[in-house]
Amino acid sequence: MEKTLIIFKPSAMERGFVGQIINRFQQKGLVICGIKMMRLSEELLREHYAHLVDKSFFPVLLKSMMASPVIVMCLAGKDVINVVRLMTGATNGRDALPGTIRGDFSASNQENVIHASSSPEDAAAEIKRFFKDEEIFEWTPANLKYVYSELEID
Ligand code: IDP
Ligand code: MG
Repeated sequence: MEKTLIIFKPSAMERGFVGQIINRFQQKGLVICGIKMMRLSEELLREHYAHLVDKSFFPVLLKSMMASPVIVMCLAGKDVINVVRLMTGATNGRDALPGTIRGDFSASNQENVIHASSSPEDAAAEIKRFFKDEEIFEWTPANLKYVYSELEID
């Protein structure tokens, strides 16, 4: 199954929303295949946010992402990259629709509680960036046949 990378940003860690957000993903039927806590280094963040390093807000973003430890998580599911982006909502929490994670937990265009991979190429690179191969678990929960029809499971 497809995989994606989530980061519980310091805004989720400090405000105590990790459990509620994980609950949403599990309720959707997504499978946790890797999870750990870490501190993000400036070097790793410059790679992860390479598309933003020239933006005027980048130093503030860097400081914000290093303000506390974060939790990184790999989720698996059918079309999971798109499903998780839809559940995450727009970048700016003030534009994100109610019912989305950012719509319900964020009021900021920076302090928006989670990162979620935005394309198959990004997801593959990000999972490699944050996890060693042996930290990713390939497993199939017994109830997956009640999450998807047999025609939907590869
Ligand atoms: P995404 O997280 O929705 O994929 P990106 O454009 O990839 O959005 O930006 C990565 C992160 O950089 C955002 O989640 C947010 O924390 C921060 N960011 C993006 N645009 C702005 C901005 O205009 N001001 C402050 N922070 C921003
Ligand atoms: Mg992005």
